[in-house]
Amino acid sequence: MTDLKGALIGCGFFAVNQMHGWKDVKGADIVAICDRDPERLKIVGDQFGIERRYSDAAKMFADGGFDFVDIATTVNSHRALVEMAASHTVPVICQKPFAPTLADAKAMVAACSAAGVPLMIHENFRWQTPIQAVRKALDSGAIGTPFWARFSFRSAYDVFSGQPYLAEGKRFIIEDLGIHTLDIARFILGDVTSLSARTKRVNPKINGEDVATILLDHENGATSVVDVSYATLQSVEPFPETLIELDGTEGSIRLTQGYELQVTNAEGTTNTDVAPTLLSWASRPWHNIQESVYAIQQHWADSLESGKETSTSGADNLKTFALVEAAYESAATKATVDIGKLL
Ligand code: NAD
Ligand code: 89V
Repeated sequence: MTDLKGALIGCGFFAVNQMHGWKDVKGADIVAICDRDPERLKIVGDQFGIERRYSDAAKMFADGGFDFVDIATTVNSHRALVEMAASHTVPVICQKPFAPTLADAKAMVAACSAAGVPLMIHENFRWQTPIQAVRKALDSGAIGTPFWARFSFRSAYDVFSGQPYLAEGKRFIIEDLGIHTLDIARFILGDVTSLSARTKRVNPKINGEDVATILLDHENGATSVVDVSYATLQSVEPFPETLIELDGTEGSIRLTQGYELQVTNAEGTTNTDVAPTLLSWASRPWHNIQESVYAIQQHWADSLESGKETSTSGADNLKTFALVEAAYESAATKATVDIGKLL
């Protein structure tokens, strides 16, 4: 098969992982990059040997010569860039969080649908090896029908040094990190009908909330708790592991710190090491996230080639993004929010 040609917009902190990922992906290559910051453009262009460099996305689209675009900018630019891709009928990947508001996200899905171009949100956490292992164990039937789960990410890791903008916004942990955890909850237990949430800001140096506890009702009748914190100092720092407790009618699954999967049922308990692979360009503790970047990008290349919808398409990710909006609404009003009303 001929390699798909891609263009990447936004050469910042996280895009370096995406560029490494594209080098490993079979069937796709990055041929052009864009950043309005000349320093970032030079650093990434030189590191990955990309000749075609742009400071203006509109100019890059006008020149064309690529089959898809990968948007790795921060949230406020997502809508304009996705709509620009749609207007040039270029298939598009957009980093999470989808958009500043659900209304923007819906408009982006509508624009891509009207143009007939695939839109995938780079929601990579469900592609992590340990998360895929939990889903596989559940699908095997080993614990019967799931009725309860906890999806937990509690850390004191300094995310602000690499991503200083995270300290600035009025919204923080639900929009940036909880969005991944909520997506994992959907991936494991299916869509959500209603939720309620409570938030706190513990770190006085940031503007947004750094702790959130969210109670979810799933369509299949299961209940889950998503709890996230960047204010939790522990003896061994778990960043960036999502820990899972999942109870079913015939047994239970536990994904514990250190990437161990424990499946218990009437036959006993099996323990499996589900640690992510340390890719050649990856570094601990980020390797879990880095491997999932490669995995979701390979999924994009395969899906574009076969014409199949991606796992985290724009339409699918609206259902995750609605949970983010609902969590902020519930935390503000203390009411339970009906998700169907938002979609
Ligand atoms: P960053 O600020 O380091 O990089 C963003 C880059 O985009 C900057 O270099 C900026 O100059 C450029 N840019 C912004 N608007 C532009 C425009 N209109 N045209 C051209 N260039 C533009 O941010 P980051 O930390 O790399 O985060 C980028 C995105 O990745 C965010 O949405 C963030 O939430 C997401 N992210 C995802 C993960 C994950 O695991 N999926 C991890 C970290 C960050
Ligand atoms: O994945 C993310 O969006 C990152 C991090 C894991 C550090 O919160 O911002």
